[in-house]
Amino acid sequence: NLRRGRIARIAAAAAICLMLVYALHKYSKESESVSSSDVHLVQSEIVSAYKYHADVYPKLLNEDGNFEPKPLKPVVGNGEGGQPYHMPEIMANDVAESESQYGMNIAASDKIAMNRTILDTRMEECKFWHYPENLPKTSVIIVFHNEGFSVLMRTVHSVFNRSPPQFLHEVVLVDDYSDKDDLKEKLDKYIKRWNGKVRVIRNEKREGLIRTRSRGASEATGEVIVFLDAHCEVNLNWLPPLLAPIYRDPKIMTVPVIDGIDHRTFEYRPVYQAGANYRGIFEWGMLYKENEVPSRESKKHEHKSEPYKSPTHAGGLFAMNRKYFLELGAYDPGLLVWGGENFELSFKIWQCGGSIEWVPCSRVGHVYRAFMPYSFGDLARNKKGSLITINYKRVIETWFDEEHKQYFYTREPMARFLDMGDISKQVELKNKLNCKGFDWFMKEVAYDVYDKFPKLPPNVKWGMVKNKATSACLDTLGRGAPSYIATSACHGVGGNQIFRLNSAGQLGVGERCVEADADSVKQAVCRLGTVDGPWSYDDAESHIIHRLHGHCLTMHATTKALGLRPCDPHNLYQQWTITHKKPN
Ligand code: LR7
Ligand code: MN
Repeated sequence: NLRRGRIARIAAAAAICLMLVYALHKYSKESESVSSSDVHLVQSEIVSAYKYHADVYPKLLNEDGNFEPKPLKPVVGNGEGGQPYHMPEIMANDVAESESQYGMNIAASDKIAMNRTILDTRMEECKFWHYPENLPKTSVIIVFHNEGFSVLMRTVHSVFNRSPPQFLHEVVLVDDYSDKDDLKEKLDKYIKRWNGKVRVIRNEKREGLIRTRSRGASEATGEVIVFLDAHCEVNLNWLPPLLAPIYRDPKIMTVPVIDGIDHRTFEYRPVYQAGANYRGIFEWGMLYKENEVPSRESKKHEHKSEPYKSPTHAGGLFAMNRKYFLELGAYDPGLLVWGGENFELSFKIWQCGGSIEWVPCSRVGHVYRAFMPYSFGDLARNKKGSLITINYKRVIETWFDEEHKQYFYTREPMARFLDMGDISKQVELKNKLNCKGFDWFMKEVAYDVYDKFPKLPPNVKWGMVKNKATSACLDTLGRGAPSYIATSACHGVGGNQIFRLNSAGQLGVGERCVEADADSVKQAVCRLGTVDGPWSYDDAESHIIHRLHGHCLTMHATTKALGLRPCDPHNLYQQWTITHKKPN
C-alpha cells in the first residue's frame, strides 16, 4: 500500500512536470571507467576479471555468526530502539514546516540521536550465518538533493555503526545541486569526523538521481558499490549478507529487504514480518509491485533466510560489483531524474547474463514520505506528458519484445505519443552483450507477473469519456482507490481522464478498475489476476452498458451524480463518447 500510494502521487507530480533533453553522458573520469561503447563482455572474461568464488558459500552454523554484533544495552532517549518519537504539541509549527519542506518531520529527526538504536527486524536464523572472511571492500554511495541534514547524516552514522570496518572502503555522498545552506560548509565540516572515509562530490547542475548515481559509481573506488537513499538507517549486520553472493558471483546484484521509517515519528518498523519473503515484479503500466516469492523459487532454498532470485527491485537500495555496473553501461544516461531506472538495470542484468537476489538477512530502513518534496526543475522543461512514462518507454522499447510492448501500450496508451529520444546506444549495448530476449526473461525469471497481471486484451476504446448532455468528462481527480469517480471539464491532457475499455469488458483507469451500482461509480483495485469486466460499449446508442441488469452508465440530470440506470435511448445523460486526441 505504501508503494501504491507513493507511485500514484509521484505519477500525479510527474504529470505537471516537464523536462529538458540532455546530451548523452560518458564515463570519462578515470582509466578504470568504461563507456558503454567500449563494452564487450563474455562469460569467461567476467569470471576471470572479477574472481569467481563458487567454492565459498556462507554457512549456517549452530553458533553466533562471525560478523554478528554483540547485543547492545537498551538506550533511553527519543526514538531509541526505533520507537516513535512524538513531538510536543508546542512544536506543531516546526513539524508542519518540516513536513511541507522535506516531506518528513526533520524537526523530530533533529531531536533523535544520530547513533540511535533501532529494531532488529531480521529472522532469528540470520544471527547464525557465517560469511567468508575476505568479502570485497565496499563504497557506499548516497545521492541527495535538498535532504534534511540530520536524516542524511544519520544514514551515514548507521553505516559506520553497523558495518564491519574492514569491508567499508568509503562513503561517497553525491550532492545533486542542493541549495540548502546546511548541506554546504556545515556538511563538509561534519564529515571530517570520519577522517576522509566520507567524501562529498557535487554536481555543477541538477542531474536527477539516475545520472547522479551513475556519477557516484564512476567516482567510487571500492570493489563493490552499495547505493542507499539519503534517508535510510541500515540494520544490524546488514552488509556481509549483501556482499557474500557478489563474492561468490560478481554478476549478482543483491538487494536488502526494506523496512519502513515513519516520516512523522521516525518509528522503525518492518514492512514485511521476518520470514515473509517477497520479491519485486511490475504491472504492465510499469508500476513497481511486490509479490510473495512463488514456490518455483522458494523450493530451491532450504532456509527462509537464504537469498532468493527476484525479477526486479524498488530502485534505491542495492549492492553490485562496481566494474560490472559500469560495464553494463551504468544507467541509461537518457533516463531523466526519477523512475524506471530500477527496471532498466534489472532487465539489463537478467537478460545479459547476471541475476538479482533479495537478501532476507540484510535489512535497511527507508523513510517513506507523504509526497515528493522536490520538483524536477529544469530537467523537465519542454517535455509534453509525463517524464516518468517517457523513462518507461525508453526501457520497454529497449528491453521488451513486440508482444510485451503491446501490453504496456494497452495499459498506458498515451505513451505511444511521447518522445523518448534516441535509444540506439542502448540497443547497441544489448546486441553487443548478446543479451537474451524478453520472452526468455518472462518465462524463466518473471513468470509470477502473469499470475497477478495476466496478458492484457486489446482496448476497444480508450480516451476521455465525455457525456453528451453536459460535455463533462469522467475524472478520478487523482484520488487514490477506492474512491468515487467524478466528472469535470474535459481537458484533453490525459492523466486522470483517460479510461480504457478492453475486449474482455474491463473498464480501467490507470491501474484501477471501474465498478458501479445504481448509485455510485467507483475506481477500485482490480481483482488481481483478472483482466475481464462487466462493461461494453454500444456504438449505435453511445451507451456504456454494465452487465448487471443491462443498465447504462448515467449522469443524474440535476445532482450530476453517476450511477447505473435502465437504458433509455432518449436520455442524453446516458450517452458517452470515448475518444482521445493526439497531444500536440
Ligand atoms: O533529482 C533528484 N536528485 C537526487 O539526488 C531527486 C532525488 N535525488 C535523491 C534523493 O535525495 C534520494 O536520496 O535520490 C534519492 C532517491 O529519491 P527519492 O527518495 O525521492 O525516491 P523514492 O524513495 O521516492 O523512490 C524510489 O524510486 C526512485 C526512482 O525510481 C529511486 O530509485 C529511489 O531510490 C527509490 N527508493 C527506494 O527504492 C526505497 C524504497 C521505496 C520503495 C518502493
Ligand atoms: Mn527514498
